[in-house]
Amino acid sequence: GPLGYGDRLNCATELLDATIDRLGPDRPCLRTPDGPTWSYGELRAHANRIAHVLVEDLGLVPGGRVLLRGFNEPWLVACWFAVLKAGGVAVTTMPLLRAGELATMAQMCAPTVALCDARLVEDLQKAAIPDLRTATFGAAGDLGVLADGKPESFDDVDTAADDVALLAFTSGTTGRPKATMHFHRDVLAIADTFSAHVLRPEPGDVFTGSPPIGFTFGLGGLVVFPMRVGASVLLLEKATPDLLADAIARHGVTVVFTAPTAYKAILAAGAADKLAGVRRAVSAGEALPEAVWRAVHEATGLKIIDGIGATEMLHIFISAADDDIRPGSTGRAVPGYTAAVLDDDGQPVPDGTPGHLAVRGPTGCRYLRGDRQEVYVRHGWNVTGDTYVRDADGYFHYQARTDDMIVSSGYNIAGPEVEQALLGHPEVVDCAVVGAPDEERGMIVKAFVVLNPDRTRDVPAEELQDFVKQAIAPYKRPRAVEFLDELPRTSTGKLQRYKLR
Ligand code: 3UK
Repeated sequence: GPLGYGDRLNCATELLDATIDRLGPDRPCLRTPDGPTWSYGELRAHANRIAHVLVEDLGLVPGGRVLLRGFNEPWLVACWFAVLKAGGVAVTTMPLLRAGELATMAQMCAPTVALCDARLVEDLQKAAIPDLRTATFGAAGDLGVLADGKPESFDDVDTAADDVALLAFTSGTTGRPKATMHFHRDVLAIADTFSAHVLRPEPGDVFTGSPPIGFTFGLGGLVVFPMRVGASVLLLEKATPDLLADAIARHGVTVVFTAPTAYKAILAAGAADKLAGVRRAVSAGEALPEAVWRAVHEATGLKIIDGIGATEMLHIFISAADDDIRPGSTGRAVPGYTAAVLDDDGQPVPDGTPGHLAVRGPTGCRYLRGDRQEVYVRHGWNVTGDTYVRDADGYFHYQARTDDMIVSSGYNIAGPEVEQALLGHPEVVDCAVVGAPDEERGMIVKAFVVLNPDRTRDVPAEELQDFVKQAIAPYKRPRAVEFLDELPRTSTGKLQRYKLR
């Protein structure tokens, strides 16, 4: 293919063994804030022993599905590599999921084995997944004992480049999760497109971030991208914005992956100076408001890399590097991908006109089953469900999730544009704009606003409405304003608009 991969390919061999062949086994690989550092050689030895356990004790056969459940910490990464080395399919899940959600996922993908953090095993047991063989890792787990007696080398299974390597579940803000399939070559493709061309990490970089490894944003940013180049990773089990900022400052972090809400919170806490040593900061999951980009840039000189990705696409496909960044725009198609804005019939709309974001490239949407593939893959494109505008320079500007466009008195209004305007107000820390039903106008623009808790004066709703009217067309101003202490979000940092509606 265009990225130069052969027909046979095991992504674990490429990320771990090939990196060791190039740079040696002694480079630092994984660490936690207080634990020991594992070198690349140590990670490989752990992964190889676990691969033996999977095959010899847990009955894993190539193509078998292994449910992985844990916090972001080195054992979870070792287990992920072990599954792929043994030719299994890694079913990554989020640590906060409960028994009911795990049971639903298991029904969809029928795992035969689970590797689970001992602290999280209770909900897995409650899920009562039929014929599942479970080993637990961590201090109280049995996996360490099983692995201790195994050799530290393992012959990685010779998988095809397009054998399924992982099943990732969408973190949709509504509805049941959908399982997406990704091949061994896809795992390398995200490193060789977004990471190689936009992020451009070096072996000396220290990565950290907040997304769970069970979310493909985190899997790419905290496992695949650093290991493709031999960099090291600081894994945080808990990564609230204040813990994240502290860890960045304390451990010499140079590459950060997190969501816009964390950058907002770090700014609101006056902690932006903790980002001073960072070379690359990636933002994804939601649109990055221009005001947040500018405030971080002013405080630190750092240019946040916004990028839109999706579970269906595995990782980021529109973004921009360094001098190509235009604040307020997501960027251009990542080299290797093509992107367009289409009308309802799949025809490109003229530049400057809003339409459906469509993308194609080395990765793409393959739902596991019964998940309405035809809604995402249309006219030969992956249609992400986002409304975007492309400008004459090929830069893509986010408008809203297509379902979130607000139609008020015949005007089409994108909530995020109003949010951007509100965030320009010095006392607004966070906000969400949705459509609220209205007899006269069909819908009205309604803003939910979180004010700076340390403000020294009252900020009435009228002041915010006037402020928006000065910044954008007056018909877009919020006709209703409600103040909240915080906004409802998913564990991946996405706003839950349906809760506000
Ligand atoms: C939205 C963005 C504006 C957009 C993801 C990076 O978020 C990820 O995957 P999900 O499946 O959600 C996909 C949807 O999220 N979105 C993501 N990034 C941006 N909107 N600007 C952005 N920068 O609606 C998209 O369709 O949870 C992000 C890497 C891997 C991922 N899985």
